[in-house]
Amino acid sequence: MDAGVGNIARPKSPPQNRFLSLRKLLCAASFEGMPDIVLATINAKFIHAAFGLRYLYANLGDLQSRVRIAEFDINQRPVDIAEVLLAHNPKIIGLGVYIWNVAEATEVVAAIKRVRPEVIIILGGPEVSYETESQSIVQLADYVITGEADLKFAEVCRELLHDRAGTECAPRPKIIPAPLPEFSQLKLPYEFYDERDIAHRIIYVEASRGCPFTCEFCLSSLDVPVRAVPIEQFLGEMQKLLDRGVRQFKFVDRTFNLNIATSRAILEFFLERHHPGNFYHFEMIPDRLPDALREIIARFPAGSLQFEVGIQTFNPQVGQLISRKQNYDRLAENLRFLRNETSVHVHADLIVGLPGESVESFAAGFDQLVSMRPQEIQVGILKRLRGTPIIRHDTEWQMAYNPCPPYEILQNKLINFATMQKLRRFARYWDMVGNSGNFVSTTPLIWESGSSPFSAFMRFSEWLHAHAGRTDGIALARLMEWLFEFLTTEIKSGAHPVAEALWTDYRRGGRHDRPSFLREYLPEDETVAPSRPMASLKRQSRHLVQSK
Ligand code: B12
Ligand code: SF4
Repeated sequence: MDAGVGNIARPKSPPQNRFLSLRKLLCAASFEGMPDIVLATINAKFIHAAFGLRYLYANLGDLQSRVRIAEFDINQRPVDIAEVLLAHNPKIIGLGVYIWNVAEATEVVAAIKRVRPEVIIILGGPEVSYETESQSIVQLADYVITGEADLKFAEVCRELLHDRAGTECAPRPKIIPAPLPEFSQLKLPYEFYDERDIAHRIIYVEASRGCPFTCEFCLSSLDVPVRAVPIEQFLGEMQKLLDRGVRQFKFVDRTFNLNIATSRAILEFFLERHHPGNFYHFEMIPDRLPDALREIIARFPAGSLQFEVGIQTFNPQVGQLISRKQNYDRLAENLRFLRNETSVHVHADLIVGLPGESVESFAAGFDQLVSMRPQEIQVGILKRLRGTPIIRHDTEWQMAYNPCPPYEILQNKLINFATMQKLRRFARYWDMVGNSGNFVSTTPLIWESGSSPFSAFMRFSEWLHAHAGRTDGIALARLMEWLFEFLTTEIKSGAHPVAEALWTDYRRGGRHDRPSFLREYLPEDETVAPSRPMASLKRQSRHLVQSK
């Protein structure tokens, strides 16, 4: 992105109309032409561009020239964010609130209301679209527009600016629901990704909104009906992005493979225009992959397609409890197809802590998924998202969630707190070892002796925790050493095969300096590997060399 109005910790961007560095902004603060409205959010990381904000901006109509976008990330201090926002001297601040930023956003709003209480603050976004009555950020703000506010934001701002101009309107409620817009009413926002967004950030795109499924843990289960962007219009916008140099497209559609004709048209569009280095990410349901899609998916070159496949549970009773129907035979067959007959990078999701899911049943699901060989398995900890119907199980399954975001499950009837903590560590270490692509050859050695992947990795996870005492900030070289120690002393694998697997993994990313602890086990004349540094290789590319 552009460093964004508010990204004061970021490298300076060329001055542009909507985006200014803090220094320039503070200098400019006393000049004319300050925006009446600042539209802001705090992204999870700098690399994530705020797509929703761009939709709001695109649909401002005649107000657009009076609005600036300001993007921040959660590593910035709330008081600094407040300073940048106020330096615009706006009449209205619109703030996008999500699960990842609600704590920081609350501090920003609190600071602004202390310093400049007359600035009108309008909140929006999924985190404040439900259970508004219990949220302190809502109490601090002036208005909340719930739901998809693409059109409603402009309407409310117009009324408020009109009020300020001296014409009083009828008093409006604090909580303002936005009617669901149809895409035919909306301007698409892609031109508002600027050159810096294109060069440095993830470009999100959307061919549809809504999901017809009813998984009770998921906010999208409330987003019905499904609405699609007219395909010609959508592909026209994708062409413009390709022409501007976008190479990576991340689709946020809840279920990409819902309408097969549309999915196929989109895949065909990108395949026809494919250049090496292009990359497309889609979220999909695993049990729906008819031949019409299979045929085209198989034609995508290695490293170009990534599917995020939500499985969540392999336990049909749990699936039933959370209203998620899944055909497990078809799911298995589709994953087999993806791994054996395509080059798709498969990122499959499982959830720990669902009602009715014991450790044993989760373990069986994990083992089953490992046998299907997706490149990545995301072990997610259940979260109680505001507005989701999962709360209907709270009493029966004794669901205890953390009251602070991201509201993760702490314990339930089947999994006590201590065990849940073990599973949380398992998830974290699995991400560092199993998913990172740094240990593609070494990871299977952990369960080589024939035990279940889940129990073997759990043993490693607890051993590593006892040695490292932490689940973050572990350097790659140190982690390698620990893996070596665990495999040779605990599992009693031979030092030479373990060293070879680690060395293969290490060199895969382009490194060739031999870690000292491996030297005595490696042949002297080991040839030097390619010189590309590990850091330049993406996680997905490291998995590419995994044998099919
Ligand atoms: C991209 C994305 C991310 C990115 C972050 C993006 C960023 N900017 O920083 C990443 C990958 C990091 C991420 C992570 C997570 N995410 Co996420 N993510 C999404 C995703 C796929 C797309 C968001 C998007 O662009 N949508 C399209 C735009 C058009 O919609 P929108 O953003 O909702 O904006 C509309 C409205 O919300 C509103 N609006 C937005 N801003 C504003 C501002 C104002 C002033 C107003 C009035 C209105 C308004 O109007 C917009 C236009 O209609 C959504 C699912 C989805 N398809 O929406 C989930 C989603 C937002 N994520 C969700 C969740 C739960 C998570 C995780 C907790 C998942 C996890 N790992 O377990 C993590 C949290 C990470 C953390 N650090 O804590 C939930 C949201 C829950 C919540 N209450 O916020 C969603 C909805 C998924 C779901 N179905 O459950 N996520
Ligand atoms: S988990 Fe996936 S399929 Fe289920 S409601 Fe959410 S987006 Fe839809």
